[in-house]
Amino acid sequence: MAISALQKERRTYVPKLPKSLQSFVKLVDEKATESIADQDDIKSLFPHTYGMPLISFEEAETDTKYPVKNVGVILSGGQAPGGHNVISGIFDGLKKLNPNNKLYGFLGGPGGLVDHTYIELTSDIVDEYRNTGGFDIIGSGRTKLEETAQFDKGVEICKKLDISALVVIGGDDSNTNACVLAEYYLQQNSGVQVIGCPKTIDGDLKNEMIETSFGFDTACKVYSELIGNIQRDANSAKKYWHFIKLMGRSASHIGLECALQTQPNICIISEEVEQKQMTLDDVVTSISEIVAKRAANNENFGTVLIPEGLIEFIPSLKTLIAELNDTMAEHETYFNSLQTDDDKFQFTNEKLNAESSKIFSTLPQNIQYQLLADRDPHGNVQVSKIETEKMLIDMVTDKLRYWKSEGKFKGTFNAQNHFFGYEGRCASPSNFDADYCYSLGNTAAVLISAEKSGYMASIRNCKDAADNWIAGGVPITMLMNMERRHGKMKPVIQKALVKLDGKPFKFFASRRNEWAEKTSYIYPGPIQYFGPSSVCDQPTQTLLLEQEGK
Ligand code: FBP
Repeated sequence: MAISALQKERRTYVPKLPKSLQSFVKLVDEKATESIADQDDIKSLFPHTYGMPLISFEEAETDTKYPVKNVGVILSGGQAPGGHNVISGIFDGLKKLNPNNKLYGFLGGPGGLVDHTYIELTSDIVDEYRNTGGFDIIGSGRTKLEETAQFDKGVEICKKLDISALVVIGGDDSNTNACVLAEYYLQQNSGVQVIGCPKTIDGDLKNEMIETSFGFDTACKVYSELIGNIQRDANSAKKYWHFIKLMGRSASHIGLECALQTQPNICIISEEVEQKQMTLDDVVTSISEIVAKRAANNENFGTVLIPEGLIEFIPSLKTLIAELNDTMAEHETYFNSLQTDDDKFQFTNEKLNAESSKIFSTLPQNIQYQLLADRDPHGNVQVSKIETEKMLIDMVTDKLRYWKSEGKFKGTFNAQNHFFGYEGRCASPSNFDADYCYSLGNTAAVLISAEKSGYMASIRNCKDAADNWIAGGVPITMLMNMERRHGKMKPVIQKALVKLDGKPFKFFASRRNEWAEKTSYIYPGPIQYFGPSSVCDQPTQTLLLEQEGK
């Protein structure tokens, strides 16, 4: 297979590990844990995996002999840079613990476990994928593991392959399912452990013990490079406003991080829009005011970063989407039998309450239809398919036209739209993600050898050099609370949204007025894989600010 010169060199990169994982490991039990909320409910739903202690790893003097273990690995959900290094980390970690250990990869996501499609991951295969982006080594998928029939099919294949542990590499929903699976297997005494790994470019799977999800670092660096390039173009030609939607289904972590890296004129933070109860018109007005202000300084150009999930955080649109979800679920068969988008619009619009119907009717037609498109397997609107950036351009154009007629706007407004998402999800992992993921994989292997189940691999103290990182395990139940999903209360890992009282947002908020009026762009350039550590190994600004002083 032909590979690029960079890929060739990058294959030889040896990811850095925390000290505790460099030789022999000792597991230290820390304090017992509780779920972040709804303790009684979570405890009764997870009697075998609730309340387990946090685990940290320390260096040990002597080696322990571990029995042979075969392990299965699953990549779940959207791609995130570094997934291949988690797998190579598990592989190397298992071989180090016992050279006879085997690693199997289930194909195409969780569905592979149920359908019994798998390959054995040998060193020849793993070596080809070290330090590369993508999930193509075994593929990924969004099948939800939630039925006991699926779990039983999983045990069947595990017995056949003599697999005694599964590693689920996924986001909040997949790790929730991993915990349900761990609980079920313990309850059934099936002899299959389950360990989770925190993956998602969205950055919304984190808490005190999980400092970041893997892939966030690389994806944000890729988007920031592109935003920087666009800003330089804007500042050179001085004639376009660029509206850039950034992936990250719900939370605005990606938008915020890219703003910290590039200093755009505007970055909308969905969580703030919701907290301030802003309407769509408020958002449009706030953008238009900045455009008008810059125009008054003869700067008819700029950049606007828009989080992918914005539409679900504008309170009135959130209500509208919830009503649409209910109507589409309640009348699923009839709704799906409707032939045209217009029929679907007419049908759902009649079922909405008066306020939602009014809002729905005023949205541009393409947005109406996009809001009626298929939901993902977790019941979420596929926000990556909703063209919020184009909608905002249309609405800002209208407002400025009106203001011009009133003499309130004297400039010109020409806009370009962009959406950055898939561009960053399979990028070659940054050194941070390459090291972090390889460490997560090694950590998962150690947790497995110590017979743990229902834990998520955790690497902390990531602001420091990798040597000082703290590896260990976090009981997944610790991250859970009860939430309404599809009309029922369910135990789920709480999504970590942008904290408006957190240091990254506060830093941004203290600078944004200056960035809006002046042109203070930063041009980060491409990810560097070779060169000074100050350039190559830096974590995200979000992580540095969050961990400041810790
Ligand atoms: P995960 O939560 O599975 O990591 O996926 C995140 C994500 O990249 C979102 O940012 C985006 O909205 C979604 O996946 C897109 O999904 P798809 O790949 O199915 O188009």
